Amino acid sequence: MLRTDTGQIVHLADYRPTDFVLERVDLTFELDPQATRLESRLIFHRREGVDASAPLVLDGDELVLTELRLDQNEMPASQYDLSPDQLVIRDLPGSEPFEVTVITTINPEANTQLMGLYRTNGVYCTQCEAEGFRRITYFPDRPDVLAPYTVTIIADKAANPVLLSNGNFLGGGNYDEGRHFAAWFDPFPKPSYLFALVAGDLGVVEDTFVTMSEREVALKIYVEHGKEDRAAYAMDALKRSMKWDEEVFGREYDLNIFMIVAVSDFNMGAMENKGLNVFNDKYVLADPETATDQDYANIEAIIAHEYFHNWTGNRITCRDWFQLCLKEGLTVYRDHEFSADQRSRAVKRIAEVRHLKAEQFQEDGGPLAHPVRPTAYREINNFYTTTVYEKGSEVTRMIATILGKDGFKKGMDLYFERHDGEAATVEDFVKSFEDANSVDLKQFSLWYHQAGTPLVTASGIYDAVAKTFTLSLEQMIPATPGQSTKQPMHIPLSYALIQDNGALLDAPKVSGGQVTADVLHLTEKAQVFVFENVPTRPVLSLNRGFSAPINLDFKQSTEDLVRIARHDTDLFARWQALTDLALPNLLQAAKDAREGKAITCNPVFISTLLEAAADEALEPAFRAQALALPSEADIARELGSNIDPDAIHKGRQAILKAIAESGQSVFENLFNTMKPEGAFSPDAASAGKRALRNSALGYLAYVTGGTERAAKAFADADNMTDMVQALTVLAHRFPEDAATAEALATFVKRFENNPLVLDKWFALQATIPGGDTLNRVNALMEHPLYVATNPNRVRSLVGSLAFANPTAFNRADGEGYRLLGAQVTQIDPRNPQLAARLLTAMRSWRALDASRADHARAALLEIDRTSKLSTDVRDLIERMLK
Ligand code: 0A1
Ligand code: ZN
Repeated sequence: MLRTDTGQIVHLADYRPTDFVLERVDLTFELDPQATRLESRLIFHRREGVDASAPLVLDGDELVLTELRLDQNEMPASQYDLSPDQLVIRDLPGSEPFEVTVITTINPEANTQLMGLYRTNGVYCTQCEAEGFRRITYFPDRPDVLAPYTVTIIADKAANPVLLSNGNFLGGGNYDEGRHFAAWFDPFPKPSYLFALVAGDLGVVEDTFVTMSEREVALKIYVEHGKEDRAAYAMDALKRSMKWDEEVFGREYDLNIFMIVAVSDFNMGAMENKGLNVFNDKYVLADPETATDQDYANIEAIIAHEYFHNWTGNRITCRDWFQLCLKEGLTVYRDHEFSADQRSRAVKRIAEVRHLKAEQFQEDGGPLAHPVRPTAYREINNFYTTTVYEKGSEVTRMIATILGKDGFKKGMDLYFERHDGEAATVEDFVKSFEDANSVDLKQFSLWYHQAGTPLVTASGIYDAVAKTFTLSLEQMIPATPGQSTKQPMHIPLSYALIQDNGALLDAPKVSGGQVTADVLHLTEKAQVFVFENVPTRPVLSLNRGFSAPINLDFKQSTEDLVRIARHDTDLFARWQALTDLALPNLLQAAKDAREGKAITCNPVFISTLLEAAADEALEPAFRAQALALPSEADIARELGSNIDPDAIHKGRQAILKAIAESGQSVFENLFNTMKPEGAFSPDAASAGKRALRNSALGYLAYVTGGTERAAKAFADADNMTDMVQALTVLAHRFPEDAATAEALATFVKRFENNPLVLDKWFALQATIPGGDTLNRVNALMEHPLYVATNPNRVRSLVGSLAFANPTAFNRADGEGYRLLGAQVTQIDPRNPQLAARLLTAMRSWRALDASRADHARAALLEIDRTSKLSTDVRDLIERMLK
């Protein structure tokens, strides 16, 4: 929100219900690009027990009031106090209902924040979560105020043939002066953040879905004209999501229409407005020529996520914004499970954990760390974080692990039964699981309240005489901002004991604490588990499937890790073991690179990795994940302090080269054989083959003929995945080569009219390793195709540089930080959310080496000195500099 004051801190402890209950909302919009008139009629009554003198307080943000009425009579100026961000009305009735009519005039065209009612490519569109509705009208804009809405939209018919809002369509028709209208009614009481309106000239793709109780639901996806063919996959994903939610969670859709609108200017991924989801078009549009396999997977996941919100978020919403994880953590868990069922569960889990560690562990270890359920915020927009979303999902997953599949289902069913139609809290959620299973989750709940990634230290001793294996575990939760001391948590650790012959020891007898199925429950600060009747020294595989989101310090020998990598029945654990084999090599390589020493790599690690890469019994997508070594950011996180990104890059490159040289024949074979047969299909198996083949192409760039092979792969590519991968290999490995310049030129010429593909072109250049890329990025900002007002384009260039290019962004002279700082202060007045998001790229600046940290601090202080910062940027800057 663009308030140039400092923003008040909101505390959970101050929560209290509103004094007035909102019964009904009736909105009439007369759309105009610069002067939209909104007449809002609100029926309220005073809540029982509330003092008769208490005024009605409505929120606003940069609003212009045109008229105000009470029960249809103009309100005397003496009855209310008005400011752009608040309307306070006094002398209201005691207990009987009354009607307040608020008429505001808004300028959608001037709304560059993309919050409230705005325009995108000539289309009217809204975004109201979290506090955007107050930019449309004065309103009790908080999630615990729920009401049914009637919405009438009046607009010029030629320019806006499509008029949409939430709920079911009531009717429409012609109006005066070439205008027409449409009326919508949403019978499900909802908070204002779920309101949506869309109007414009859009194409539509239609289908239907028959629900489990045999009701037919109309499905409509609206896109810009000419893009209809690219909505087919999204429609397919939507129908699969609807079916899955019925089968797995017993949740049926409730309106007679479900609509999705794809827009090209959007601050986030998508928004779950009731019956009318609005999407960043990046997460709707796909065809083989323009979308990568990753794009298809993202579309499937986000379509599902927004659809699942209909129950977890909309039917049951949040009491206040502190409860954000109630809808987001749970809904991410649901979309993760959906994707796991649609694709390969193990590969999906590996991708999730990679993302969790890269983003959430980083956030949790720095100045922006906060609990999954925070207790204070200054700007709610800054709490749509990976902690609330991804760690929130992990907490839900742990509940499922602890209670088992049936226990989890019982708890979810009770939650839906108890809280449907309500605005609930995290406590309500947890209580449903407790009551449905007769368990106490008090200690477990600390996961919601204590920030920081727990560190679990493990060590095991085998006693050959007693035939026992003794496992000592200890947990430590690091201090985080505002939380210096922590309580021990309930950490569910899935485990297996692997014997000499590779077989898993079946149901060993264990003592020392609670053990369920294959899960050890660590609940004390330190705890010792003893396994009996263990015939030979076992290898312990711990935290299988990443059952708890922790860091694990468990010193295992190369031989033990190789045993897990070869034999565990949990594919995730096999991947984890390969990663654990890789890491010490990468860490040592970074150290050696820094000291100018020769870099070596453990041959056992290389041979185990290549064995997995060539193992035809393993699915190709898994093998591709194994070959994607820990990233430079992963290595930096492991190092934790005094980070030199150049040394990390140099060391990692040397390891990649060593693997490529040893495995040349394996990679050549994979490159030649892993081509899916037949016409392009985005299914998981075909995508896995492409991923493995492209991974081989990446390694082959380190041996002779790399440029030619990549250039040929680029020329031969018949889908966007292969094309982008080949182009990335060329640009990242051979940036100065003529073949690269030619391929980049061919690509941009071919796709100059496709914004989403152009985003890829900008992004892959912004991620070319090395300091010179800053010059390239500066030049690209001047490129005629660069659009500084489009969030996707800005993220593809500036965001990719800051988040995904450690060597360029952290250039030793500090120029990368200055570039980002200049962008943040330039974007902030126009779009604070976008500016704030970009700024979080600097959240780990204190972990850098002293010289870089000095440059980073200077860049942050420079932003801090800017006189008119939004609350969003101000809040982040202050937390990062604290
Ligand atoms: N609830 C959405 C995320 C979202 C939040 C804020 C927004 O404002 C710009 C937009 C979207 C989700 O979880 O998908
Ligand atoms: Zn969500």
